[in-house]
Amino acid sequence: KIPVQSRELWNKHKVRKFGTAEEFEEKFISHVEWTLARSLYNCDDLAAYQATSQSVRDNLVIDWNKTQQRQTARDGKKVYYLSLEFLMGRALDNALINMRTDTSSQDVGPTDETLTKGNTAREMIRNAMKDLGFKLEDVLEQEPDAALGNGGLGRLAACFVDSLATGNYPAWGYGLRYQYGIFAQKIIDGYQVETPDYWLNFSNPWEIERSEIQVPINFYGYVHRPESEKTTTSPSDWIGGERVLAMAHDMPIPGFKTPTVNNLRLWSAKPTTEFDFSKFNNGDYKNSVEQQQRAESITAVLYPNDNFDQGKELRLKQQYFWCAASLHDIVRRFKKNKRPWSEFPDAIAIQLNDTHPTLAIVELQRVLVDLEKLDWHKAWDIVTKTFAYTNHTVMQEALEKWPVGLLGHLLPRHLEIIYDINWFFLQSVEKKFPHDMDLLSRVSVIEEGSQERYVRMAFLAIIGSHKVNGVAELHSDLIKSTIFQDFVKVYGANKFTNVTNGITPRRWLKQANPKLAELISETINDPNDDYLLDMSKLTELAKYAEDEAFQKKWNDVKQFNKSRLADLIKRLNNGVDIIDRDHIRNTLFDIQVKRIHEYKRQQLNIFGVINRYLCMKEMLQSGSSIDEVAERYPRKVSIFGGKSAPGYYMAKLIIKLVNSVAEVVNNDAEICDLLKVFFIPDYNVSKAEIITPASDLSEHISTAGTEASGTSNMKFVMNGGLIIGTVDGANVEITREIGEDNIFLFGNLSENVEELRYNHQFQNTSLPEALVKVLNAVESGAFSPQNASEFRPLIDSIKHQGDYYLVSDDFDSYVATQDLVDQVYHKDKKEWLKKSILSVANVGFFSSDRCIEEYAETIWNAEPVKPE
Ligand code: NBX
Repeated sequence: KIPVQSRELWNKHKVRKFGTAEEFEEKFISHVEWTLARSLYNCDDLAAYQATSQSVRDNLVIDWNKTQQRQTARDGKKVYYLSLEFLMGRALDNALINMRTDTSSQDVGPTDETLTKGNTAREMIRNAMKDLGFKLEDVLEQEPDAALGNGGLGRLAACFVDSLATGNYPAWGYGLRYQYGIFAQKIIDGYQVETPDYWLNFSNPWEIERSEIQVPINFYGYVHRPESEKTTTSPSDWIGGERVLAMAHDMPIPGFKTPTVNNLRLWSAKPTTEFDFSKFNNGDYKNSVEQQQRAESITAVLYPNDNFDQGKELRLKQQYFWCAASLHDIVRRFKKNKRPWSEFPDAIAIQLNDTHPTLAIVELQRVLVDLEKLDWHKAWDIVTKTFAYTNHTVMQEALEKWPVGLLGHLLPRHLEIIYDINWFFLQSVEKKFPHDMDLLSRVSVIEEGSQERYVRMAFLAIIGSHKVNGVAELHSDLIKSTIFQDFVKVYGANKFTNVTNGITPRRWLKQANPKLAELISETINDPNDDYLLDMSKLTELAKYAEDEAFQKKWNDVKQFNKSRLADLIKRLNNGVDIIDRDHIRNTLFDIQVKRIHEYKRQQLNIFGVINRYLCMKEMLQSGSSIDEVAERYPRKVSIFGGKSAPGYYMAKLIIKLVNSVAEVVNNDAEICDLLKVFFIPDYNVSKAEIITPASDLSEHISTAGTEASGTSNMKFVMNGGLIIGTVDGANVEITREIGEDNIFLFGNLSENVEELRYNHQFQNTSLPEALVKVLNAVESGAFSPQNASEFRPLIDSIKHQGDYYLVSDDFDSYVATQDLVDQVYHKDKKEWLKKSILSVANVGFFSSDRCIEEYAETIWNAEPVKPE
């Protein structure tokens, strides 16, 4: 503690934010010299990125400290978002956009007064950078993506921390600081090849290493119960066998137009300083050092599966390591206030992003019973009031379950606690539904039956939470009627709720699409971009939906963004331009970018492309002119992108098929560039920021009932792209919000899926004629002349293995809907633009700010802590 008489001195030398271009320049240069030990003579774009980031970070840290002080003083309920993935992407541009430009606060920093009129902090820095000899865009490009996630689930967490800060909620994210994020994808001879993503290569200016915060974490070992304590529900000692340290790294999360800067705390594993002296004395020094180094492997790498549970021991270790460290941190902070334990749930809400952090439930129970000596039931009451669980999938193969043996070996005391939780739960079920043995075995946390017994993490998460939510209406209904049906019976329907996903408009509109953002703010007369905080303001745009002058401006923005993407594609295609720039305005950009998965049905898309190509060729063969072909099949670029899990054979084959089709179609002179296909390698957040604004049409075509929500659908709509999609996930609510005239829906509904699958299995179903032609072409080796059978598994899964994803059932409807898309796009541009404008006008519901408000009100009971 600093003595009171010293405080004056501290205040005299109080750190100040830069507020003007000149102050920024001074900071920048001092970071070049002092932080980077570089100079005027060797400052390249990378150094400029680092010095700029350090400078901006300095401003953020001042607000970060104040935010933490304010939130502690105000003592409102704190929210902790536990997610094993935060797919943040780049931080610098986002920080510049969020940098405050209001005059309302006395804090020093860029304000309306220090900025020239109509200028933002970002513009100020752009100009300063120019004066210093750099181009902001080039400098921004130097930042590697923080790619600590797989897909939608991880990106959702990133949008949520943005909205939590923007909404001034006292909220922290907790995750892992993987040394390697999701792998970088290379395409070699059409195949996906994974290479390591060593994102920390050039150090990370956005993280603050908290070497003073180190939490010891134990694994393995055994349980010791004092003689006097007879049962497993009484306090027990867990004597851990292996110990590692969790060290905190903090990332500041700035809100938009607010001085609130929240914290994202990521843990990394370090060896303890304890040394195995028995080995050392035996002369086995090397081995002893190696043991210590093993610790670091816990946070070495992100598991690259999405929607699939691989069940590896190291993954369970990651989960416990992270849950234990986070809970220890949360409990430590709570204990400082000396409030009674019973008030824990009034002070703290913990949200579980999927079942990955379910062990946090068990760990809190252990802390309360074993360490704090609370009575089991009192402890359990606290636990269940604290936690809430978000489910992101109904697919069996994605639901986590851990072999009892594995869990008990790694975490012996936790397994005991899980058994006891289950025991009390089953007793309560038995009381309510006496003698229903089937029900008991169906809802048991322990899955029996096969040789192995498993712990069902979703069930444990439900039992340990006070609320369970799905991520879109259809999905939230589905979990109640399928995988969690029995729990609705046990707890009643009120425990289950819906919070439809959303995305942050700061990154996905303002940052990704500056031209559209500018047109919007000018059109709705909102020069300070307040619509980014209140998206209902966008409805103003509807007035102009049919205004020709406005439509032209709207279209010009789209064309600009399409050129930007065409440039990227050219660069990724080794400088070869496949997109005819003279016709770009009349070329429909049809995009499907997301993880590659059979349920997301990239195979349906590429079969559709093949069908189009075959039809074009057929027309030419039967004597039609190229103009006639162009009339029927107007210009289109079909763009794919996304990573496959490294071990997912079928997904990798789909990638190869797309690339093989591209090879044939793009080089077929006969079709005169009317159709192009391109697979964008290494799809990630920063590429998404270029791709999303450029779509005319994007594809969200999962088998009905399989995509929990989808969030890229929202991103595309927010950028004025139209959607072709199935009646699945959030497509349903998108349709409701923007109007059914403004979306191209097709295909079977989720309520018919079961019957259709049954028919494939037990009835003789025939394939649609067009699909047969497509499959025959693929089978004949039209796209793999060297190896005609290369794509057999994709064909077999439809023809001979029950077509689980119902490609054949939706094919004709998909093709017909694509025809309709062509019609509107090429024959009625005005109508198309009207749909596009109306979509953006009504997309407001999908701001993640709305999600956070719903979570705060209906699940967390938390309120914002507004800065004065
Ligand atoms: O979560 C995704 C869903 O598939 C999307 O429909 C949804 O919009 C999104 C956000 O709610 N799920 C997802 O991305 N899951 C994973 O990435 C995942 C990763 C590891 C794992 C299981 C799932 N073990």
